[in-house]
Amino acid sequence: MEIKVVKKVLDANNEIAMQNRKMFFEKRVFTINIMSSPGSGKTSILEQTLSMITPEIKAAVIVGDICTTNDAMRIAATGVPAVQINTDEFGGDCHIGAHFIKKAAAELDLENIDLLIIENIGNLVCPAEFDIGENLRVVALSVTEGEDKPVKYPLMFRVCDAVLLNKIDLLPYLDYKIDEAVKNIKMIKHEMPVFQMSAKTGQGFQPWIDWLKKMANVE
Ligand SMILES: Nc1nc2c(ncn2[C@@H]2O[C@H](COP(=O)(O)OP(=O)(O)O)[C@@H](O)[C@H]2O)c(=O)[nH]1
Ligand SMILES: [Mg+2]
Repeated sequence: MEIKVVKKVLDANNEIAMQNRKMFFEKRVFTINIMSSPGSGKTSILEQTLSMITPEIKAAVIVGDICTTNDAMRIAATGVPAVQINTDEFGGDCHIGAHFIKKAAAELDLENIDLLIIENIGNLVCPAEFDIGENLRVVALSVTEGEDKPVKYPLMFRVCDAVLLNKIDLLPYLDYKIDEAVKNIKMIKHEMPVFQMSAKTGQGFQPWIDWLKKMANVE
C-alpha cells in the first residue's frame, strides 16, 4: 500500500515535469538544475558563472531552500532575475518538486530568458529522484566533502551530466586526493565531464562556461 502512495507522488511529479519541459521548449528556454550538499558552493558558482555569461546571455535563476531568501538576494545582486522557492510552509521538502518550478516560472518573463538555472535544495539524495522538467543536470562537489561521496551517493552522480568539483583553492590545506575523487566519479559514470574549479578565485571556470554554452546552444 505504501509503495502505491510513493508511486503516485512520483507519477504526479513526472506529469508536471513533462508539462514544464514542454513549456520551456515552447518558450525556447534552456534549463539547468544544479544540485549538491549544503555549502558545496552552488550559489557561489552561479554568481561567478553569471558574471561571465551575462548580459550577453539572458539568464534567470530559481533558487530552492527550506527557509530564507538569502540566495535569491545574492543572485538578484548580480542583476539577474531571481525567484526564491521556500518549502518550509509545505512541510520542508528536501528537494524541489516540479510543481514548485511551474509556480516559480510563472513569476518570470520567459519570453526574455534564454537560460534558466535552478539551484536545488542542498541534499545529495532526494533532488536526484525528482524530475523538474530541466534539460541538464549538474552536481557540485567540493573538495572538503571527501573523495568517496560519488560512490556513497551514486544515484545523484548517475542522473547528472557533469560534476563541478569546487573549492580547489583549498587543496594546499587538505589531504584530499583529487585523482581518487575523479576516479570515483568515473566509476559511477565513465563519460562524466569533471570541471575542477574555484568559485572563490574563478580558477577553472572557462572550460565549464564553454561546455555550458555549447550544451545550451547559446554561444
Ligand atoms: N574557499 C572557497 N570557498 C568557497 C568556494 N565556493 C564557495 N565557498 C564558500 O562556501 C560557503 C558555501 O557557499 P554557497 O555558495 O553558499 O554554497 P551552497 O550552499 O551550495 O549554495 C560560503 O562560505 C562560500 O564563500 C570556493 O571555491 N572556495
Ligand atoms: Mg545556495
